[in-house]
Amino acid sequence: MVNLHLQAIEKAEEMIDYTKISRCVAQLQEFIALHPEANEVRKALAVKLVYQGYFYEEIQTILGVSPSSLQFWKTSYEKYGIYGLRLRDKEVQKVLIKISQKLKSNDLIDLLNGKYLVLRIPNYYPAREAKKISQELIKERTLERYKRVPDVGVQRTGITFFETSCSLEMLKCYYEQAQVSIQSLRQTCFPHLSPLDKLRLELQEIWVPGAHIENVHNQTMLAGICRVFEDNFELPPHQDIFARDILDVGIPPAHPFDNFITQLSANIYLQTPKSGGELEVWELKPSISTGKAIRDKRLGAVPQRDREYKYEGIIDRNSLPSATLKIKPKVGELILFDSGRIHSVRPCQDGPRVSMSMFIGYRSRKKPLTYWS
Ligand SMILES: O=C(O)CCC(=O)C(=O)O
Ligand SMILES: [Fe+2]
Repeated sequence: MVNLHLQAIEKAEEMIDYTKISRCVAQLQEFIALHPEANEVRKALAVKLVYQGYFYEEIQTILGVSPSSLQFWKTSYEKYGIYGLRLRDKEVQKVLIKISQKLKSNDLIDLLNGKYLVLRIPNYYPAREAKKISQELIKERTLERYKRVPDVGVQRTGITFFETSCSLEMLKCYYEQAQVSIQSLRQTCFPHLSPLDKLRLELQEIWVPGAHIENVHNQTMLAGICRVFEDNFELPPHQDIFARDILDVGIPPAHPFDNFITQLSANIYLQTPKSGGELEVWELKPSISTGKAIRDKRLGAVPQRDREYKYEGIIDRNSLPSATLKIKPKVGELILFDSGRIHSVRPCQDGPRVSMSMFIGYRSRKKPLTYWS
């Protein structure tokens, strides 16, 4: 009797769900028919396919959209209905940015799953100390432009893994200098706690399996840099993808590389310019091969010497829609975002803009987070 009753409830629930799903499918279908704007149609079509029971992998194959974008659009649709697929300005900021008082694993998981685009933690590091240490950091002797991007006015303290594809000699220098560079930044911040050390410690504490420095060649990698942005230089649209950097290096990993599900960029801002210096983030996350295809299509015919930037990973702004988010970082703020999403920094005036930065790799909830630069 009880069983029959339960079955009847389940049946009724199934029917309610079914009605809801078909209503959603019909609404999305109508939206697609009425709105020729290609990007919005793609989102609506993708969410419609989720409701129709297609696997994320299948939708990825059909529409070429990443599972994290799918998850993100679905959440946005569930929260705001059709309007969620057409978010603009203020609403975009509300849904796509999470502001938190401290670093928490739940927020990190939501960010890693693409529930929002950016996690902001204001006052992560005290502004007074931030200003003091940035005064010291801008005197660092090792500051120089990225070897692979010499035409962009962004300087960093230590050689980063991204630059090691230039030569085997660079890779050797990278590993030789990694620990010296970590300790030297710590020393420059002394007697204050280095913002990077604070972040490393907190990641270890909030992530149950722990967090440690990434290891590809059985040698300690660099974990954390300081960046100084020169005035009037944009850091043009790009993606940071560790698997691509490993391929570029040419020395295979010492053990089979367990790739990340998501790679985050973590930045702590220590000094901000009077104007400009906004961080732009697109929800677009092309795969390594799609990213290359987009660039080749645009620049394939342009000889290397005539290109605006030497680094081939730069994405032409003119081939992109306007950025989904534009954020003006505050002194002491920690900002995290998926570095596989296209992002850029607008030129600044009356800087310099000073930050500390590292990447964070996520493999699964059961595995440690790793970090490197
Ligand atoms: O400085 C920023 O706001 C972001 C720089 C960047 O490209 C990154 O951290 O991956
Ligand atoms: Fe970046």
